[in-house]
Amino acid sequence: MKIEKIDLYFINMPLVSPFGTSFGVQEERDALILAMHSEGLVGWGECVATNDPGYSYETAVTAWHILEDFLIPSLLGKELEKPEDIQGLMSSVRGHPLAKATLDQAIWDLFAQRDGVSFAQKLAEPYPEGPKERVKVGVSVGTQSSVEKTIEVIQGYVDDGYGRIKLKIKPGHDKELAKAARQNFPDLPIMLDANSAYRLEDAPIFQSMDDLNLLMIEQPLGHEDIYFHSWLKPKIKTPLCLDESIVSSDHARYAINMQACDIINVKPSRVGGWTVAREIHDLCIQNGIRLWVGGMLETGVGRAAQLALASLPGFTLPGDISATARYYHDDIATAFFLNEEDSTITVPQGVGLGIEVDMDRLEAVSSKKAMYVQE
Ligand code: OSB
Ligand code: MG
Repeated sequence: MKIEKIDLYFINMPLVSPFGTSFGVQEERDALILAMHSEGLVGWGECVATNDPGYSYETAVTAWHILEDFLIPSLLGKELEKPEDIQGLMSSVRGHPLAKATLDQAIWDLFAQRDGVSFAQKLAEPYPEGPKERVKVGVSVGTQSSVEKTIEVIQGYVDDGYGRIKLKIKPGHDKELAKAARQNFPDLPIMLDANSAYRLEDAPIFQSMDDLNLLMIEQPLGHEDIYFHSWLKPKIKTPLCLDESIVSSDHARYAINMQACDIINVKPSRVGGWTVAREIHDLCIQNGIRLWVGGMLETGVGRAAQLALASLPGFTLPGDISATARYYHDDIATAFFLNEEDSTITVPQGVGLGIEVDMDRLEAVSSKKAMYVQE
């Protein structure tokens, strides 16, 4: 397929409720939406880089710059035989995985459409069992003003039908919170996400939570660290999951070889797209590392592609892929709903991403728009 034309939108959408983490509180979300044109088809991508460089060094503004000035010019007019080919064409840019993943998502969508299959089916081609039809999901609960308030928020999501809860923690807001959550919800799968807020010296805090039967603790130590996670892991009983530290398949290899984790949260955006996410999936299956798909408060455009990834056989733990209502009142694409009886979301079955982008809504939330064609 030849990449003929690309449209880029800079969007901003208010979140249903503020999302607090160890690095700040987010009330609205900047993002980029990309439309890639080829053979009369349109492939969609979402760039999850946002307002500030808290989780990743990339922001929506840096991603726009890298896309406009480097990645898009190196792709326009190029002929690709398969979606994987885009990785080589983007290799002259170091880093910036969130910018790269935007294009990677769009090219996978285009090839799936060309072949008349869903994004999930296209991605699952190497696996005889094919993609799952529904994927297990949970909800990520941001930091709240008090423990009581957190318990209330958890209760709300449990009432909605969510079967797995993730709590954001930070120093001073950890043990007491986890204990209260466990007391109030004795049988609920509960996990914690520290977003890199601790140091190895804090091991006793995690040891004190050993008896809470937590599903896992996600990224307790530095965002670039793998080494000290390998020291922390044998000191604690709770399974250790890495998020921020795994930015490529090589990093997954480092973590596996150093025995730094039991579980990896795979965000396709963080690793530069779906091709690399699938490589990490295969590597982890071979090495007994459990997997789930993480989230970045995606709109429906990104969520459809998250669901497709989560449909691969190795993703056995519930993902951070919640229903649209948990994020946005009025999304730019088809809404997703929770199947309450088993805390799953149905993977779109239509061709490509299997969603409808609401162009009026997209224009309405865009502050900037650009169109790129080969000169
Ligand atoms: O660390 O997993 C994270 C959201 C933004 C940035 C980082 C993270 C998150 C979440 C939300 O936990 C997951 C979701 O999209 O529901
Ligand atoms: Mg995380």
